[in-house]
Amino acid sequence: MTEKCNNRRARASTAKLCQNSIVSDRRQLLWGASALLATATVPSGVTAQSKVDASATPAGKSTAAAEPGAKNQENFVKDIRRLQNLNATNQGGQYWRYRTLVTPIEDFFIRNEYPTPRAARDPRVDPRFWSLKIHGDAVERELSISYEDLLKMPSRTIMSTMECAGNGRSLFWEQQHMVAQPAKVGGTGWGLGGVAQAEWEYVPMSHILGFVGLKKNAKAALFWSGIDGREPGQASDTGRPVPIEMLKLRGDSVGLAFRMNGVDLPADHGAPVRAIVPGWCGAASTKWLTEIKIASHDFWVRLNSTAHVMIGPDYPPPVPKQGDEFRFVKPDQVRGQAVTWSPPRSLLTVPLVLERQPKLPHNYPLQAGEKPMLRAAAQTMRGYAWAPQHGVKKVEVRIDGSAWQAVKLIDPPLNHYSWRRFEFDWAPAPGEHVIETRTTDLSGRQQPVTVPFNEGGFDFWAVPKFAVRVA
Ligand SMILES: Nc1nc2c(c(=O)[nH]1)N[C@H]1C(S)=C(S)[C@@H](COP(=O)(O)O)O[C@H]1N2
Ligand SMILES: [Mo]
Repeated sequence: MTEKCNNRRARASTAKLCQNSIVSDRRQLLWGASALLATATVPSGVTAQSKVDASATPAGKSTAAAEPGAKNQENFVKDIRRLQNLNATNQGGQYWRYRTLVTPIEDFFIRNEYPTPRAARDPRVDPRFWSLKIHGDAVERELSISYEDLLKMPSRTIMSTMECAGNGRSLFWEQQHMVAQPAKVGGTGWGLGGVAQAEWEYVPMSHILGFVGLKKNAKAALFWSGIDGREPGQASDTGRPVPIEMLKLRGDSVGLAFRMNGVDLPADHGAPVRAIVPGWCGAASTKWLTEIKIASHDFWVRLNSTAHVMIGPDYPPPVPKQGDEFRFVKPDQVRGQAVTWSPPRSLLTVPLVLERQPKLPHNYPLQAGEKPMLRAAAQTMRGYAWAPQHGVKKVEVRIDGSAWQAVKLIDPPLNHYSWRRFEFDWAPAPGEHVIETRTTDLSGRQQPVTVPFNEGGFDFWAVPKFAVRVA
């Protein structure tokens, strides 16, 4: 029985046979009313592959330590079995399992350009040897600080989402069918797992700027790592600038983070110190930070010229000026507008149906085109809404195209950077249904029905559609 029922392709044709199998029970529990109870006991994955991995871990034993077994584990430090294996350096969050306001570190997505650098191989990320250089023609005093120095500085904590601008890219394919020229979106298919929330402890940039003394001519600040690359010790192209105006406005909330959810910043998330730019696309939050250059000119790097930029007819590229600084890119490579604030978004804790996606994640719990199953019974549906620029005002849902209905926000508005959980009760009839979710922020900005094309598929913030099958 198990053999047949574990085989997904077989299961479709032998649905009756498998109705009472462990697999289908577990799947119903996963996305149904009892999900809260189920997550405590069900192993981390639901695919055949991860079930094998999970069974290697005795019940009740912590899975925090990295163990071999998961594909691409060698490129990360933390155990990636609770994540979606998108490719060698990108691991998405399993948003359908999210329950808490603060995302546990083991469930927090990792978005890397290159494998995670480790202190054992590269002293530049060892807290004992780490140093941060702050310099440039727009500061009064250069400064070099050690990890110990940083820990002595005044710090704060902030609850904030971290979102990759590529989050939701899959929906350009699934909902807007942008799979072929002339509107072909490329990149990593995050589904909606490129967002999570942590409580970050950081030294505010206002403090740092006070220390170095900002000159009047200051224009931009480059947060630079240059560490993660192909070989330890080899200079690399990782980092991204921010306008100085933004730092002046938000100097208390932008900063140098050294702790995440109360523990030292984990290696995969930028240890020992990363920049944190709450509310902006994650690319601005440079991990493994080693340099801040504050200058009277603009900076052009990969992450604001060819990557993490909006490229398309609706987004004319900026024109670099004389005297601007280029690192690892040339002036003619400035192709689009840098992504900044994350727009209002929402998600339901149900996995998206993926059928047009070029490549399914290695361990996605659904086959291509397969719809998640819910029980035909009264249940509480859950989701998350975020609108970090201004804060969430309201969330509405619409079922099968009926009228939009406001739903209950569970969390108080901590600050505009924090997401808020919502829930609503639903007693669905058997059959197929589509649930849509929509956030409106405090400035009145509301998730639209569609968003314009951009080549890299950034900032998909249109209303997401969650198709489910109820039986
Ligand atoms: N040095 C460095 N910093 C980086 C990256 C990187 O590859 N290298 N990725 C950026 C991107 S695009 C995102 S979305 C966030 C992701 O942070 P996380 O991996 O902690 O979730 O880190 C940013 N900082
Ligand atoms: Mo990103």
